[in-house]
Amino acid sequence: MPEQLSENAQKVQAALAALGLPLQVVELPASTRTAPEAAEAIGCQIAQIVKSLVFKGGHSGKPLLVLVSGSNRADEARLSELAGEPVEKASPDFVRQHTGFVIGGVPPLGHPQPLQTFIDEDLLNYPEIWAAAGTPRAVFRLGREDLNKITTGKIVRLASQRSP
Ligand code: 5CA
Repeated sequence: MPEQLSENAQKVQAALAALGLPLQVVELPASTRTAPEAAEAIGCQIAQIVKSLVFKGGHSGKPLLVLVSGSNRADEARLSELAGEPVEKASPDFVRQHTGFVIGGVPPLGHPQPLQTFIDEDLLNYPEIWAAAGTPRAVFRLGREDLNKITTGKIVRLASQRSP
C-alpha cells in the first residue's frame, strides 16, 4: 500500500480525479522544491519539469499562471506582451493567496479559482513531463497531451533562453 498522501497533495490528487484523469500524485523522500531538485529526485531531464510560476498584472493586480519548462526562463517582456499589461513576479503571499499552495509545491491545477494560464511550448517536446503536486516533495507524471486537460492555458513561446 502506498503511504497516505499529505493533505495538500491529496487536494491535487482529488483535482486530477475530478477531471477523470488517471494520474497519480507521488510523495518522494527527496525534495522536489525546485526544478533541478525535482529532476534529480525523479531521475528525468530538467526540461521535463513543469515550473508553475505566478506573476501579477501590474495594472490589474490579477494573477497569471505560467507553466514553464524547467530548463527555460519565462521572459517577462514576452509575458507582458501576452498579458497586455506589465507583469511582475508575485510575492510568496500572493502566490499562496491565489493558488492555495506555497512556492515549491504550486501545482498547475487545483486552485481556488481558475487562473489565466500560459503554457510554454517547449513542454510539448517530451511525451512525459512532471509537475508539482501541492508540497515540495509531491509530484505527478503527466503526458504532454494532458496539459490542455488540466488547464485552460494557451500554448505559447515563452523562453528567453534555451539550454543548449
Ligand atoms: N516543485 C517544483 C517543480 S516539480 C517547483 O515548484 N518548481 S517551481 O519552479 O515552479 O517553483 C519554484 C519557483 O518559485 C522558482 O523558480 C522561483 O521562480 C519561484 N520563487 C522561489 N522563491 C520565490 C520568492 N521568494 N518569491 C517569488 N517567487 C519565488
